[in-house]
Amino acid sequence: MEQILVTGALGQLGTELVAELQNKYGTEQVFATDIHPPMNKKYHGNFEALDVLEKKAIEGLILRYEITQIYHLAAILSANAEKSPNLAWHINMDGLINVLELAKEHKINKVYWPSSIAVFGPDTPKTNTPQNTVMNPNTIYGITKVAGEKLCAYYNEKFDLDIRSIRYPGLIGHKSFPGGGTTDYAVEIYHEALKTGKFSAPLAENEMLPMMFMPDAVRATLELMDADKEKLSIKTSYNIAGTSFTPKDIAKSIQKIIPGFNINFHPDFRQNIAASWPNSIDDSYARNDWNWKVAYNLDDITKEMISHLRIKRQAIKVY
Ligand code: NAD
Ligand code: AKB
Repeated sequence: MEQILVTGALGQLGTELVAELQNKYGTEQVFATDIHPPMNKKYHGNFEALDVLEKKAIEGLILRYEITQIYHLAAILSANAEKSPNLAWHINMDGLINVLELAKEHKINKVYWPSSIAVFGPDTPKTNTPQNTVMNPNTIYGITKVAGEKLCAYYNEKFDLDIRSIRYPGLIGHKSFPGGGTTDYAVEIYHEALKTGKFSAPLAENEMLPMMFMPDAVRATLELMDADKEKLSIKTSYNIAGTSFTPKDIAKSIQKIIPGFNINFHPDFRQNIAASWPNSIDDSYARNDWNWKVAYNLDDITKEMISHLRIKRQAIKVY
């Protein structure tokens, strides 16, 4: 029976991934952790406070719960990382090294660690960015992701540790809030569309970025973790493509449902980060190796986001 440890479990991805892991393996088999306790005191399932910089504390949980798989999600995302580069390096790199060392020492069956489109930089081909290409990221977050990918491949090759990874695009979901990334605007815009009917975008109107709906991202993660190890030709991290759009495109998609919605553009420091990232992603390795296939396009995401957020707002009587 698998016993699963998740770090950074209260974040945007962890909130949704933990629920699916509980469905798949059983609530009691999943041990969610984060540096701070949950806001909701009635957290569904096992939860422990855990700082990923505390190697002994991670080891204590691995031993106590006989952990067989680790999903290491704790990280500082791109926009926050630019504000505190030393902290981002420390958490993103030392946290990962702690997990990899412990996984090696305790013979953990499988480790999952997310990478990002942030591994790419201004020298990377922007359209249909290939799996293997020039990277040279110019953000501290991207630098930690490239170094993390290389470290994962090293542990995989040298110590036969089974580590799997995806370079997620910007993730969009209605069950959790984003935690300080450049692509956060693509979640915030839906909340503001319903709350105020308008939005001020921190990116330029034509800045196209790769994005993905959270159910696709969670499904991709579980599919990769279930894939036959022999078929996985990528030891760093897999490109996966969802859909690509600009702030202007997402506004138009929202206007199909909320015609009076208004957007204006006030690019800030996040525009420079976005401009260094790809416009679209070639995910042929993921499609060939483990049959990855995206399900949601931009209009599908918009319909889902608006209908679920409306239900949520009605439930708390904000209308
Ligand atoms: P998030 O910021 O929402 O969540 C990260 C969590 O890590 C937070 O709950 C935070 O409290 C926790 N954390 C921070 N420092 C910690 C520490 N020292 N010890 C333990 N926990 C700590 O981020 P997310 O969006 O959920 O991202 C999860 C992973 O997916 C990250 O590795 C991120 O780089 C990657 N990713 C996310 C996206 C996205 O769009 N959300 C895209 C690409 C990659
Ligand atoms: C961010 O914007 O930092 C993340 C990411 C694409 O890694 N959403």
